[in-house]
Amino acid sequence: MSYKLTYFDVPGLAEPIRFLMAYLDIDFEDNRIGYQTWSAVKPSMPFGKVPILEIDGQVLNQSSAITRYLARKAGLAGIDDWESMLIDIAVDNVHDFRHEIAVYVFTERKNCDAESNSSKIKEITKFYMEKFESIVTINKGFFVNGKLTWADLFFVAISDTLSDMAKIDILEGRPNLQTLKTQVLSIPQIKTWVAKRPEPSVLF
Ligand SMILES: N[C@@H](CCC(=O)N[C@@H](CS)C(=O)NCC(=O)O)C(=O)O
Repeated sequence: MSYKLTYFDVPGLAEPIRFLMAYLDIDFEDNRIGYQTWSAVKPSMPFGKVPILEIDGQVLNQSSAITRYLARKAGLAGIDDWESMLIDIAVDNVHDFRHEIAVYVFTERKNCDAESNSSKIKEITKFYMEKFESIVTINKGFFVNGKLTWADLFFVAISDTLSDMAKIDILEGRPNLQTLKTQVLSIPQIKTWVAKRPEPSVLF
């Protein structure tokens, strides 16, 4: 089968998909669009957004649906409906955090002085990251049920982008999340991917 992933030249919402494809040893074309060409490419996307994944020419959008599909193939999507739901909840909580940071960064930050900027970002980060740290502590180092699921891969894959957007290290002072990150990054396929992936463009 042929796999072609299209996104910008940054980790962002594509990186969880890249992590899952690496985990599954799927050889994929990593098509990275420059921001200068985006306006020309956008109309050809199903909903005007990326990432999209083409599998044998079938164009798929919505990063969570794509990542979940790959996670099912990897056996990382839960052993039953209940566990799958817990994983989805964990992922959506991280998405809410990402969304709040993104809304702030792309709309409000430019109107703020540096001090109120950092206090707002710190407030959002503290709210979510304290909860994530506590969830991972209770769940023996993982987001759900004391074992590796795609929620863990998703969080680690997107954490660098969140830190870049927030302009602070979101993992600072969160030892269990740091350990989770180290653990995910030491999975051999993920380690190989991270070692060979291109240096991203600077976005924020
Ligand atoms: N719910 C979609 C959101 C996709 C999305 O917002 N993509 C952004 C990049 S992270 C995008 O394409 N922005 C460019 C634009 O809207 O023109 C998903 O998870 O795939």
